[in-house]
Amino acid sequence: MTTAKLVPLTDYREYPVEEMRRRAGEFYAEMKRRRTVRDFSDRPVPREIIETGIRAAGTAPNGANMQPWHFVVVSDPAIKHRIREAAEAEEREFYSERAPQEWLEALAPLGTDEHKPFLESAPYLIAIFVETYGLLPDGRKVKHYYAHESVGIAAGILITALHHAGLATLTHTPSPMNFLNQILDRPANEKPFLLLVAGYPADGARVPVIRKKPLEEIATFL
Ligand code: IYR
Repeated sequence: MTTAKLVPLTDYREYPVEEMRRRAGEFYAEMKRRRTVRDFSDRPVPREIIETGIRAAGTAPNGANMQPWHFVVVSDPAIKHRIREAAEAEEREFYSERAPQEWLEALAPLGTDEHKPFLESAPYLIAIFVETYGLLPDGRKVKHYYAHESVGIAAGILITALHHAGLATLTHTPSPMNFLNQILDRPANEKPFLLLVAGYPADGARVPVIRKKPLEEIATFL
């Protein structure tokens, strides 16, 4: 017996094919302009833009609609400072000891190193957590399905939403990043997934020369 409660799909919109083509092309052109930025301005950004972006992320398709994500938005300079200290400590070890040569060579074209000033200069750090399981008010655990896939999709929507609004982002993954649980006081069922840095690019910000694979390389049509 099904307990599903179904209602008519009313919000879906179909477009004439020509309009569909135009919309698809315009969206691609908009996304093609997105670059990961590492030089951030400290110019303030209205919190509402971040809130609306997170609302958009929260619409992501996800396993059994458990919505296994939590977003912690950090603008407090003291907390940003603690995150920077902890992240740079991990990064120092990564770049000087932990990272295999092959990994360092793969990163060389990006020009990254252990210094992460953007963790203090950017107006917002959005720590994205994956809830590996849920918790009922009485403490019982609720199983989550495809939690990492779900949070990955939500993170992609958040990046897209902030880009669309006119902000730059950086997907930062200090590894390991368990320190985020302590600093941000998150429970054990939440694991740090990604630290998304958001704000305006600094004046004169530069980005590495990279190439995106063309369609033929990334897709197969059968
Ligand atoms: N977490 C390190 C290293 C790093 C790893 C990957 I994979 C990148 O695409 C970029 C950086 C850092 O943030 O520097």
